[in-house]
Amino acid sequence: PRRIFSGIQPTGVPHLGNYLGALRSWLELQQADAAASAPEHAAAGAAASGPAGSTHVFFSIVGLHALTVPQAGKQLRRERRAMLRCLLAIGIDPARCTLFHQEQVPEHAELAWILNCLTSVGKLNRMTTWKGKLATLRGTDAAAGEPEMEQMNLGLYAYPVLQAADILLYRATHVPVGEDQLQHLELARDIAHGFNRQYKTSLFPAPAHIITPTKRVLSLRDPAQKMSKSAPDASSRLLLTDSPAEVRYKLKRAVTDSERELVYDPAERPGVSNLLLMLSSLRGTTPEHEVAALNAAGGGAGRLKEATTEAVVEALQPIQAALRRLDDDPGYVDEVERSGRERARAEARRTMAAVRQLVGFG
Ligand code: AQP
Repeated sequence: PRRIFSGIQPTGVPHLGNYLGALRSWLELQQADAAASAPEHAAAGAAASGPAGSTHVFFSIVGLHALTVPQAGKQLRRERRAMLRCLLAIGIDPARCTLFHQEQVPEHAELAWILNCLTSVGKLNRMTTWKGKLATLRGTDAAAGEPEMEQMNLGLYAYPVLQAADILLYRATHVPVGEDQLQHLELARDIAHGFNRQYKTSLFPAPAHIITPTKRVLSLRDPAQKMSKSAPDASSRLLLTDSPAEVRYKLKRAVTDSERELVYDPAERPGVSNLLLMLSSLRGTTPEHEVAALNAAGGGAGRLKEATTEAVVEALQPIQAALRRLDDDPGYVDEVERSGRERARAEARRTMAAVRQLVGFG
């Protein structure tokens, strides 16, 4: 049976990049028969992998990862809860998946330590994501030179190993990720293989990626960077909670170009292509289809921005309505947290019992 794991950091309201690059595919994945993860099974202690042919889906809000950049405790507490509400509002259904907060399952940190001890510094040096993140935080260009490693915290450096632990703890066979995370999944496979070899076991399956159709949504202000929750300029991203006026304002200011004819060419015209990608992803069409329609209507970035605004506002409307309904039902959100924690812990304990045995702690 397939076991799917994916996570998102509680570092702010999800943006359109998170939504199109990851969260929308979560919705499709949970449609797979996930009966095995229904709460009553967990309560009976039988949530392992379900009947043959079923899929067990784990979605995690990964608080430990959020600590890799400076966080105020009060704010993080708010963001964790806000992220859970956003996931519920987009349609993640806790009856169809195990939805939980990573840091409420201490086995993540324990397995990460064991995997740290099997991972070379050389491998982590080859990961490019922390370089980009350091550059984003400092507002410098990632390509401008190696950021100084000296000042980087060890957590940011090693977070790909924690990610591997997140995946392996649930013995995931499939991981939906954006293109920016492929390198980390490769590392997770490497680590799984290394562990299995060292301890002469087949405990960890090699996780395969499920690549999402919308690969990379770019910053509205600097199309050389991806859209990111932590970029200093708030107008670089469209949030799931943005009002129609905010969406219109941000898209009006989006960096494009002044050529009349629209062309989908991510290398030469990244700003225009980014909007075309968003527009077509939201409408379920292709960028080429949207280009043809817009050019037939006279072309130009202004027209493209108008169409994109309309599509974004329309997509956000039901999500924001669901968020308002959740505001009225905090007890439901509490219950989702509680049951997710229990179900995830039951799975994590099972894996860790095997790991402890193998490494000699059993
Ligand atoms: N711009 C993007 N385009 C497509 N997919 C994206 N993802 C993130 N940004 C884009 C995908 O969203 C999922 C969750 O990401 P995350 O919150 O765990 O961390 P991240 O990748 O570091 O995302 P952010 O928005 O840039 O957050 P911060 O700024 O806090 O680091 C992942 O599957 C990711 O691929």
